[in-house]
Amino acid sequence: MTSTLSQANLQRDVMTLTRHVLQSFPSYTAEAQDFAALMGRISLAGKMIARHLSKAGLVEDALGGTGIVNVQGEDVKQMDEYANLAFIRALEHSGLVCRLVSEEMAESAELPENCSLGRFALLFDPIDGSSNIDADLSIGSIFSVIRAQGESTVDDADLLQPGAQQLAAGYILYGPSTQLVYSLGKGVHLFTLDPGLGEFILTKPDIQIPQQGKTYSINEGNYCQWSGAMQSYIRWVHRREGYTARYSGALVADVHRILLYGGVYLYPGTLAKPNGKLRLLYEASPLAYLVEQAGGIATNGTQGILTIMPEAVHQRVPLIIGSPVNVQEVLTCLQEQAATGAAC
Ligand code: FDP
Repeated sequence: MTSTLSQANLQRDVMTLTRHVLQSFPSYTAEAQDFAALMGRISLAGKMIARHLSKAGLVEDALGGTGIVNVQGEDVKQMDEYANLAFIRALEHSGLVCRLVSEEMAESAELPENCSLGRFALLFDPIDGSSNIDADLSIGSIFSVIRAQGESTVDDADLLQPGAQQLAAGYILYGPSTQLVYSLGKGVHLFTLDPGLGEFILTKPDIQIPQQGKTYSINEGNYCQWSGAMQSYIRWVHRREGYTARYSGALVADVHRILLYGGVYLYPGTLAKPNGKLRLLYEASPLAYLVEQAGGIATNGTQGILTIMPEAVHQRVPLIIGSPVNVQEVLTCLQEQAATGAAC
């Protein structure tokens, strides 16, 4: 007789990503099938990237740089290039996505065969946390799905939509296991890749971010480059008991920790780069969508990330994201300093 534990495992193993997406719609509509197919393609890219990463060091083209500098002025790693292509190849004949915007491409890529009106556009960061790759540390891919509204596929104006208009968002975390976190605006759900099955299996449904946590996550090496208000917030954190610093150098990994344990992640502007480092459309916005779905807050310090009207596809934005109590502490400190000039 099959044990109760085996039965529970069998039950768990059939809750695949595709089934979960289909079940989140009231019936088996064309929209439900489109989203299930789209998530299937995105997860395929994730599996290809995870497989390639698992052989890093053994194959020639996983570690090290390409010698190319991308549109962001950053060195392109071999894995950046591989992952970017993995997304393109996984999506190009899907019939679902007609535009692709990525950190690695100066211009959006058009997939004309898919471009009937109302098709999706995918905005993505193929490898987030590139500096971690060669040290075999956690990295991620981030994605955002919007509806391409215009008929023109030449200009990107119709892709400049506030994050609140995202249809879906998520990330894939390549850590000790490969995990995919996504939302279609109906809660935030975590799947773990079962390498034997080759499927992402639901392991944490309906994630709620803790109201508050003890982690603050920021690159303190930039301290002297921040505004006085941001410096005063960090000094306030240092004086408080209970806060602990965690910073991995990969946004996905740091925000994932905060989504599960609570706390706050910050990448503020600096004197030289007032808009910080992170990109609005394919880093801050999708993560803001997930964190807010889970009950958290994401802001640039003065405005909610999801309400910002983008002006360019590669624009950067300061990011403060996490548990409501922790983010509110940052905002209170920034506001007090702005109003009175006094440190918090
Ligand atoms: P990276 O450039 O290595 O891809 O996306 C930007 C990002 O990584 C984030 O993942 C990461 O949190 C941040 O930059 C790290 O930047 P710093 O080295 O300036 O802290």
